[in-house]
Amino acid sequence: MGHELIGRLLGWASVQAEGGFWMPVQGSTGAVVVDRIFSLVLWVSVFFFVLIVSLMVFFVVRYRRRDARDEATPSPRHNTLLEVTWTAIPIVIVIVIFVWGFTAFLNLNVPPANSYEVLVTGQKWKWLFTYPSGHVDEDLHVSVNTPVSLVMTSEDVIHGFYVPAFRLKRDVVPGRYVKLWFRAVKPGEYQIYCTQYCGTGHSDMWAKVVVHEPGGFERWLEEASNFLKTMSPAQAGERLVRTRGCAQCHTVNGTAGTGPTFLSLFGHQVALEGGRTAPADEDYVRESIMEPQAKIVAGFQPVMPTFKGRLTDQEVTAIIEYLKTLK
Ligand code: HEC
Ligand SMILES: [Cu+2]
Repeated sequence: MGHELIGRLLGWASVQAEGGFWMPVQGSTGAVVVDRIFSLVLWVSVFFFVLIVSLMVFFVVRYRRRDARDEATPSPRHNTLLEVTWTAIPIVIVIVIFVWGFTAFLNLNVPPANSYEVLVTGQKWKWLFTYPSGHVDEDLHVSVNTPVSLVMTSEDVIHGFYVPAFRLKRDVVPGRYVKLWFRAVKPGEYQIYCTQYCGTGHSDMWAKVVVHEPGGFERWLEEASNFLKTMSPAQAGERLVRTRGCAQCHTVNGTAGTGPTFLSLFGHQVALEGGRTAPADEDYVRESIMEPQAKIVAGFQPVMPTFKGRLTDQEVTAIIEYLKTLK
């Protein structure tokens, strides 16, 4: 018990299945390595802090100026043994930290050849995960004990992909791909955050990693990939609006967000920037999704990203059918 507690405080207990006071759960193999290096750096710093500050305080008191001693005490100018020691020991320590840290960093960046690849896209203000089947989801689903590599990019601004339980963090930039990988060790759900201030909805930009039992992931993917076939178009449209990030900017309750509300949009006249109006029919909605800058709604900023090439015709039709139900 005492042993385990000390191990936990030092961060050395091999897997903190439940997470400790200082650290979140270690949900991946990489988390264990990162925590060990972190504790090494931490405890080396604590050791030297205590050593140096105690010596300093001691010397300040011991050699303070006193009435009886108003001239500097003669002291040696050199002590070769001491100087070599306090140079050599820190050098060895920083070399150990560098080699260990750098190897771990390289391992984190080079996915194993047999890893399962998921495409991660940051978009204001939602993470999107694209699976090899073409299915796009709002959460990252994976199998336990399977190496998963993430090919990550951004649709608009800089976002920061962060899974504390996996000690995994990387910024994504538009026009560029970065890779990370992990192997989850325990089924369950883990939080994903965005760590770059990317605009109004930044603090809502979170998602989950869902780690499935063996076999569960394949069943989930099969079912999730078929929703266009198994749901009615309006239901599928509702799901798309939620999972593709439209809901981050568009409400369905009548209040305007970053974008206009979807409530009672379909079939009405929309006032556009520049004083014109346009009827909100199927073509208008389609154009708004594929070429958002073509017609700007009066009173709003032209900040909607294009979904051209990212939503299929069938998906756009489903969204249109859903908007028709919002009266
Ligand atoms: C980053 C915020 C953002 C996201 C994400 C977003 N939109 Fe928009 N959208 C806007 C803004 C702002 C406008 C108004 C300005 C304009 O017309 O471009 C708008 C306008 C629209 C319009 C026209 C609305 C009207 O009242 O005439 C439609 C339809 C629309 N968006 C659909 C969607 C759909 C469907 C999605 C998801 C696939 C989506 N938007 C994602 C911000 C967003
Ligand atoms: Cu973000």
